[in-house]
Amino acid sequence: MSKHAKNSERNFHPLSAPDFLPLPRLRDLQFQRLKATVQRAYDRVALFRQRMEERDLTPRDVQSLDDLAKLPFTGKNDLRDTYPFGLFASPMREIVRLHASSGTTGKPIVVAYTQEDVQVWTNVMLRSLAACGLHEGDIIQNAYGYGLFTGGLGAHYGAEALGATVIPISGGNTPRQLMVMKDFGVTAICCTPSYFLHLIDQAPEAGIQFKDLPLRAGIFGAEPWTEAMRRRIEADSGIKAYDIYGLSEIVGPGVAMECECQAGPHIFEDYFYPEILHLKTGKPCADGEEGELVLTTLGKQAMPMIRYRTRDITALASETCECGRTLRRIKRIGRRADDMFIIRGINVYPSQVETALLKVEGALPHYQIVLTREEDLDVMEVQVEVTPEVFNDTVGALEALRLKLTKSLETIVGVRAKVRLVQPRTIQRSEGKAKRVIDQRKM
Ligand code: DLL
Repeated sequence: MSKHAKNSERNFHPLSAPDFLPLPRLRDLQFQRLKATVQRAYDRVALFRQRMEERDLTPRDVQSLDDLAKLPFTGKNDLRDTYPFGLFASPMREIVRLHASSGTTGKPIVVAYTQEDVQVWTNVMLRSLAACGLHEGDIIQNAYGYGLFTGGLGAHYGAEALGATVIPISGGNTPRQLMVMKDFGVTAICCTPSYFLHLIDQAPEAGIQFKDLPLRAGIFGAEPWTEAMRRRIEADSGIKAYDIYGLSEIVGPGVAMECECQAGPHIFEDYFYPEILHLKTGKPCADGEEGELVLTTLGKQAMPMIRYRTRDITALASETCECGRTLRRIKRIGRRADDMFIIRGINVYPSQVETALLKVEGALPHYQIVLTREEDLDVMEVQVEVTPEVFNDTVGALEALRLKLTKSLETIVGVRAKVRLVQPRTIQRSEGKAKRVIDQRKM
């Protein structure tokens, strides 16, 4: 069988059955779980009860899935304001795990799991890995960070439950990652897309040709990335790159995952109920229309989340996927409402910059955006690495490339940026989430 044999040529994992539930059964299951979740939060989480009372609502007002729209939202600030354990719905003796996500404003956000929550998480991660064609016998290098970050342990439990062999290497130590990948016959890797690019970059030095390795799949997430980036990764490494989405507040990785059709992540809707709300009006978006993803957990015990505002911008796709899953898909999350920066009045997202850069041959997918202010005017400088061939080319050729990039940015982003071409490997690499924007205007 080729290294990219289709899942359909194998049996699906039995635990993936909920991916294919007929819609009426799925909706009924969601409704039953929603009622139980709302009741649990109402009985056990003071903040939620208070917000329900302010609206004259009780759990009995949830008579259908549509009634979800009446319920109050939860936001990141609620987690901060009740730090560390204020939103827990289980006593500590029932909580078997805590994780935390580092916020930009000091204190982290703490999330909790009961034994049952860990099982649900394991289940959705197993289904995530199965969805992209992994199975027993696969050797999975898990380069997501182990620790308070949910990536490492989340993927770990799912991979083990699948029956695959998991290598808990965690992030960092690139030479060792490459050695293990080759020597252990790794068939799939879990890490951020930016870190995988770094591995591709470093492979020649380690005497490794990705295309000669049995590696066939990458489970990439935890940060925004673009279709252009996917194409680069696949072309440069010969693997298939799949998008996995999740956030600590909801569970960690495994909220949504792409199947082999690579047509956007399927949400594991039997446990996470999605709404997409218009960014300005807050009204529900039509299918395909972009807005903020709002998620409700269906079944979380330790920390039920009702209508959590993710700040992630996406659209829902309800049409059936070729894989046969009835789970709706989200469009790749290219941007977060709070990643946006404004430059001379124009809203810009880093993913637009990425798309513009990768359209131009000679530019590498390593870039950083530096924002400064000169004489009261915002200046956006885009530093981008170029291939060694280009870098050693004539001054004229470099200048031509710089102009092409400037033009591409102007067309796609709508801003005239200063483009600075830099040598390969000069932009700082991250072992986890890449830092794309350095805003020096606030200092
Ligand atoms: O990043 C969980 C995770 C680990 C997901 C490993 C996937 C793989 P947090 O650290 O809480 O959790 O960050 C969550 O990261 O709200 C998104 O803004 C962003 N994010 C996560 N996955 C994707 C993705 C983990 N596939 C925040 N595409 C989320 C775009 C993503 N953004």
